[in-house]
Amino acid sequence: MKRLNSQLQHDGAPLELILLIRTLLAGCKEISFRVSQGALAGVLGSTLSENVQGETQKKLDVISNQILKDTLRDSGYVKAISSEEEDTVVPCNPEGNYLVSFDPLDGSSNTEINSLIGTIFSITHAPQWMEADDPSAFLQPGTQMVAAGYVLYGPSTMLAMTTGRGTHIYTLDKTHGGFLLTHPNVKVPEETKEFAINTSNERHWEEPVKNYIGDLLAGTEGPRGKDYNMRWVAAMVGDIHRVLCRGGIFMYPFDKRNPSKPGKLRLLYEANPMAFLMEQAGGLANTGHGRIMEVMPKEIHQRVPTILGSKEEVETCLTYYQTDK
Ligand code: AFP
Repeated sequence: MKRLNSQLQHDGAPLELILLIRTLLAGCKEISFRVSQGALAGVLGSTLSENVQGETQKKLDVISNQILKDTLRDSGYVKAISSEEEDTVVPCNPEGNYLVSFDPLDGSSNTEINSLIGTIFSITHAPQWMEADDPSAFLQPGTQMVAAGYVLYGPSTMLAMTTGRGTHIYTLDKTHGGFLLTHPNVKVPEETKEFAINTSNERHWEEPVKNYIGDLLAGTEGPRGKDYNMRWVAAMVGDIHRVLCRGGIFMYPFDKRNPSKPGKLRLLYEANPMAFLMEQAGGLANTGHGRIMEVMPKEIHQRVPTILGSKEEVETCLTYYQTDK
């Protein structure tokens, strides 16, 4: 089976980017080990602190963030990082050529129940003009990403990654510590009968979403003429992995509860990297009002509504926004 290095070379990734990705993944392998130790290593449960977004941090959020921060800072390739768990950007090497954004442990509430969690990341070039501690350098649309992916800590530790030449999925071979290419060039089926949305939020949704999900729930008797199934992992990384593997639509839409938070998911750490993976696998990624990867970020922790998945299903969903039917 092909190794990660050869696939990255085959896809034309520059050497420095390959070295950076390998460094980042070394950190993820350490997270994978810590996660697998669970209660034995005393890493489960919450800390007494909150992140900048007011969310209680799990011990594994803090540990994973520290591992990635230390690994990337020491690498020399990175000018600055932005993390879901950091208040502002973390300056690294002023001469570094890349910026890295990450959610160190997506779905961390799943740690308590030994369910799916993962690390999500994206990489862009560092603009030459920027100072290493300047957050504005991160305010680039997703179209500027040179690589993005996630590492899923599940029954197997898996990596999904793109450098803009298709989406490839690798499995960590723990016997020698390398990621092996197990699912080359994945293609998301264009049609689906599976959706993922937290329906407990229905009363807070806008009309297009209520109407669309209503039609899916109506099944064979409704306008869609087929029965749909629903799945919800409560970790975007798990839901998106399922969609990449067998199709589906994943939504975390705009929510009327708090207009200052248009959706729950973060643009830089969650929506953009997943959008890049999805588009490279033939799927779509939209806010309901435009392509996610074209959203111009205004601040590093910005949230955005997300609709990702099978091409035809996402297109159908978007017609509800156009006509507000
Ligand atoms: P946590 O990392 O705080 O567990 O949040 C995970 C997440 O941001 C995303 O991965 C999930 O899709 C979403 O939240 C789940 O949110 P619900 O609380 O609505 O299930």
